[in-house]
This record gives sequence, C-alpha cells and structure tokens, in this order.
Amino acid sequence: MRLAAVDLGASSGRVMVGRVGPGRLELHEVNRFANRPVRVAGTLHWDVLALYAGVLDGLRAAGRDVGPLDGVGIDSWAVDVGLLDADGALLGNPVHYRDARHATAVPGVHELVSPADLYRVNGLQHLPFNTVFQLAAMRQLAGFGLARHALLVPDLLAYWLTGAVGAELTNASTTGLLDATTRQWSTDLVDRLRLPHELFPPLRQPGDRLGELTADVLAETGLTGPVPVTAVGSHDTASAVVGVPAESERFAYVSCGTWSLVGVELPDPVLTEASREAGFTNELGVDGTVRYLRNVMGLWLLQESLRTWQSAGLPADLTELLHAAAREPAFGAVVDCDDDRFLPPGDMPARIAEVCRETGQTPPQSQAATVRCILDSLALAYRRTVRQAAELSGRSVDVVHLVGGGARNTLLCQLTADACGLPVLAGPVEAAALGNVLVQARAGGALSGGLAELRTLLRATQQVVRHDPTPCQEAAWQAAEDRVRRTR
Ligand code: LFR
Repeated sequence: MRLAAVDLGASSGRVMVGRVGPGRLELHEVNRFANRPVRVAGTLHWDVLALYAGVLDGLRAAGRDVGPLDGVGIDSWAVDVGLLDADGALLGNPVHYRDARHATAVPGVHELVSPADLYRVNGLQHLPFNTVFQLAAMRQLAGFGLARHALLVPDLLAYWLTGAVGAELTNASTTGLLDATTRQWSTDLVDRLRLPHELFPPLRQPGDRLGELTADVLAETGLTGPVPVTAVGSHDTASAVVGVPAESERFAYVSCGTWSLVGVELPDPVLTEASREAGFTNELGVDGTVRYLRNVMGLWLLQESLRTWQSAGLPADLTELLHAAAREPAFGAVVDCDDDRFLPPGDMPARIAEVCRETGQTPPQSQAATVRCILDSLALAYRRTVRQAAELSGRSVDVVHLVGGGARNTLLCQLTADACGLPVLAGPVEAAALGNVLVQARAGGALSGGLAELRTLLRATQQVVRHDPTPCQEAAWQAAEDRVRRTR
C-alpha cells in the first residue's frame, strides 16, 4: 500500500509517503513546510490555513512522486482546537497552547471541579493549556455562542479534507473532558463545567475510516479517487508510541521533539493521588493502551536558545554547538526543566541564567555551557520521570526507547543512558509518521496483528542505535538530581 502520513509538529509540518506490506516499511518525505505561529493583537495563533496549504502541497507531491494513494492519515500536537459555527465555518484561528490566555481560566475551572476530582475522571496531568482551560477562556468571548463543534487540529484538517466531523480518541484524551476509564466523553464533567455537549463530536477509534478526500480536494491535488482518510493515533505522541520498536513490555519511551514525552505503556490508567501529585498523565493510546507519561519541556529549551542566539547575530549551528557541549564539564549547572518560566517563547539563555542565579549556581558562561546545561538537565528529567513512571505504575523497565528528532542527538542519547543507568535504543526519528502509516496499513488490510506485530516490522526495517550506560555514573547523577530537587 502507498499511504500518506501528515505529521504536524510545533515548528514544521511534513507529508511522508509510506510503502507498506508484510516485511516492508519504507518512508520518504514529499513535503516539509514551516509551522510559524503568528501573534495577532497580543494572542499567539496557529496559521492553520498555511498548514492546510502545506498538506495539499504534500498530497499533490505524493501523487506526482508515487502515483495513486491508498490512504491518508493525520497526526499533530494535541490540545488546541478550532471552533466551527453551524455552517461549518472556522470561528477564528486556533490559539497556540503557549499563549498566556489559557492559564487565566484555571482558577475558574478549579472552582467548579477540584483538581482531584478532575484527575479521578480524566487522569490528565495539570497543564495550564489543556483544552478544558482553553474552552473556559474562550467562553468569555463574544463569538463563543456561535460555536457548534470544537475540533482538534487533525480533526479540523480531516474535516476540510473529507467534510466529516468527528473526534479521534487519542487526541480527545488530551482535552481533559474524556473519561480515562470509560474512554468516552465525560458528560458529567461537561455538565459541571457548563460547556455545551454539542461541542464534542462523536469519537472515532484509530483505524476507523473517516471518509474520503472530497471532489474539491482531488481536483486541487490532482489525485485520483477514491482516497480514504483513516483515523490514526491523531495525537502525534500516540502515533510515536506505536512507532517505538519495543520487543517486550518492559520499556520506557522518550518521544523527543519540541516536547519530551516520557513514560510507559499500560493496559489501564493509574488514577491515584500519588500519580496526580507527581504530574503523570493517562493519555489514551492505540489498541486500548494507556500512555502513562509526563511532559518534559524537551528540545524547546534548545530550539528557543538557538532562535535567541540567531536573532542576536551569534553563532547558532546546532552540530557545532553540540560538539562543543560534549567537551564541557558535566553538571556545571543544572536546572529543573519543568520550571513554568520556560513555557512561553522568549530569551531562554537569559531565563536559564536567572534560574541558575536563584538556585545559587554560577550561570553557564558560554553558549556551549548553556547547551550542556540544557542536555544534562533534560537527561536528569528523563531519569526522574522514567523511575517515577515505573514506581507509580508497577511496570518494570529494562530499556529506554528514545524516538523522534532527539534520536539524532547522540550526546543527549548517551547522557540519557548514563542518567537512567539503562540502555537507550535511539530511533526511529520519524516514529510518529511510522506509527501513523502502520495504523493505516493495518486498517487497510496490508498488515495484521496487534502492536507487538507492528513493532516486529519496525525492528526488522528501521535503524536503531544502541547507547549503553557508562559504568559507575550513578553517584554523580544522583548528586546532580539532589541539587535540582533542593531547588524545586
Ligand atoms: C507533542 C505534544 C505533546 C502535547 C504537546 C502540546 O508534540 O503533542 O504530547 O502535550 O504537544 O499539544
């Protein structure tokens, strides 16, 4: 089968074509386009029409490069929604999860439903941008009364491609309005939060057929129909976890891109108070699984640092900076990556320096030292989170799979192995697009079996690099962890 995977990340989108069959899984990129958020009147928005144009360009290029397509699947980041009115028109551009507006609605939501009650139902770590807070903030706006459907970004694009309205389950589980146990919309939470039920469209399971590309889209892209559009794990992290080439269930993953999503795969949610306090989320995965994980601030710290240096006219070549960072002494300074101040866009090196000063450490004195501080701090966060995930869930872990763009960063992979004291298997880089294509291929009958069979195909076809932990490092990492812990 020839399948197009649309995979949208926070800084770029891509359309990949997968060729899949028994023993075969090949992926190549046909279009990559920038995803440039735009601040308008003080609010940070996604330019969702530019993304849609990138998708259409990608489908056109796919048709040109590989001929007729057997299907399309879409995944992207989570939580952000577009509102449709009764005519199906989009009421304004989706607001970026890094916009400060969402957090203003948190106290009002917690007055209606306490954090503990919310967690018992939705199992979601508290992030100030979860959809539930976004909708509470939007409720204050004049246009909100016109809204008929709230569509997550992949569902919005699928609506434009097919005309069909729905909510894919794995991404719906990031809204805060889905019951993590029944895997249905929580009518109770929707009522208590005084939101209109009609906003939440029927749920679709990964593998469901959503519809077909409309005649307009076929004409626009030059593709020959019918081309089915299939629900995949439309939350990029859900697709990335499908794309983890694990051999047994005793694995942890780091899905490492702009965010690092660190956790384990479970059959059931963990809804304990201890889990809530530790900030773990129970997002729903493909085939009835639960993605028990925490958001770690991720490569965002590095991306924003590079952006800051570039606009100041300083050298910002990542490869060179990583080589220089490898020569820096370890643990010069370490920070808590989850510090809220790191969430919004801005001057990251200055913020890191500020946190260092506050915690009695000498701030990094060079760009290379800043990069080293970020990587040591990320590896520490991975160590903390992998250990906590195992402890809170009772799942033992003997290997860490690091997938996504971060798998190219060999220094980060080695530091992660050293910090966790476990082997790190790095790759595939395109885990999300691979997970997307695998779920489509199975739905279309080209593959069969469960996640284990899909992962066997990944191991047979994708490149994975092993990083073993350097011996006798535990005490040094523990000392660095104690330093971070004292300052949290
Ligand atoms: C990663 C991701 C995370 C989600 C964050 C915001 O791309 O999807 O899983 O928490 O973006 O949506």
